[in-house]
Amino acid sequence: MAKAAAKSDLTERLLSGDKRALAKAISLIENDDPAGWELVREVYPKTGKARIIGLTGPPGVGKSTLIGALTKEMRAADRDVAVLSIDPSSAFTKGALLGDRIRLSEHFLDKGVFIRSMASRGALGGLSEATLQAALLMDASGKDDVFIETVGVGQAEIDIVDHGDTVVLVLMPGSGDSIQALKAGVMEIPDIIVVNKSDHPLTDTMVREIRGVLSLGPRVSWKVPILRTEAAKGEGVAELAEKITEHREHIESEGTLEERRARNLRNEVLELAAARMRRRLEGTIADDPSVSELLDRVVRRELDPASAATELLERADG
Ligand SMILES: Nc1nc2c(ncn2[C@@H]2O[C@H](COP(=O)(O)OP(=O)(O)OP(=O)(O)O)[C@@H](O)[C@H]2O)c(=O)[nH]1
Ligand SMILES: [Mg+2]
Repeated sequence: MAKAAAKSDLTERLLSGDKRALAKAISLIENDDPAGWELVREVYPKTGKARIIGLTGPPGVGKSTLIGALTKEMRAADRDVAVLSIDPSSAFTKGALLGDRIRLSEHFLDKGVFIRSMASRGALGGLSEATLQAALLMDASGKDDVFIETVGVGQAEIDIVDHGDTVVLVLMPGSGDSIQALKAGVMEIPDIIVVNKSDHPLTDTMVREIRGVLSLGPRVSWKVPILRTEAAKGEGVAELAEKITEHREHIESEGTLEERRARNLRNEVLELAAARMRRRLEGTIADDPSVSELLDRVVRRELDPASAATELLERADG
């Protein structure tokens, strides 16, 4: 009874936009506490209003600085902002978080801004699920814009930003690996590309290269803009904020926002189910000595992997 009351109190406070309640709720998710999942279940019908904006790109290109500058723009337009930084490289977590604290420091005392970092460990279904749950909580707490920052040039981080309504790829002169990843199709084409640190002499070359890669892609109704910014000075940031709004309006009017969200949510359900299934299978392996025996038979080449998988699934079902 007392516990139920405490829970609904947290829900109420979260829905009313209380920052501490939001922080507490995200910690529950991060610690894989069932109360966190329960909370998301309760507030889910109230979500879907915020703009979810993913920013991704190689380390050190200026993503956090850019988000800090964008936050300033959004606050000037009287929008409430949440920032979620995902840090998959836990080894560097401390330094990166400290850096972000400095870069976003001017917003820490602002009631309309909520900033949170998340490390990659724990959480059912892994980081990308925890990220989505946290974004849902931010959305439910009444934020107008939710920025999700992920580091990288590869696949995993794109999975995360996939949850975004608008995906911004941030590069800087010299981010050649990302161009290669785009060219090779390893990385999905983002909605907006930013070349930050545009005071660098190689900026024009970089923009040309990106344009070249984009021209190879299919022609679609949204032409991916390539913007130049100098986040540290706030230059080009207003234009970026404008493009984000434009993109949002575009996908809303084309109906692709609904499509995109439907696709993301379907994937989400499948990923969660798959993660739970995997846990269950691993549990079977741990609990049932005959399953380890089954795996040993594969190692001894008495049983092929596919047949063993069939048997394993049968046992987990039974
Ligand atoms: N010269 C220059 N430096 C910048 C600019 N924007 C950011 N920086 C600097 O680049 C460094 C990295 O900036 P961050 O915003 O932390 O970059 P990040 O992409 O968030 O970095 P990670 O999260 O560690 O991947 C900082 O020292 C910034 O001050 C810019 O436009 N020009
Ligand atoms: Mg950062």
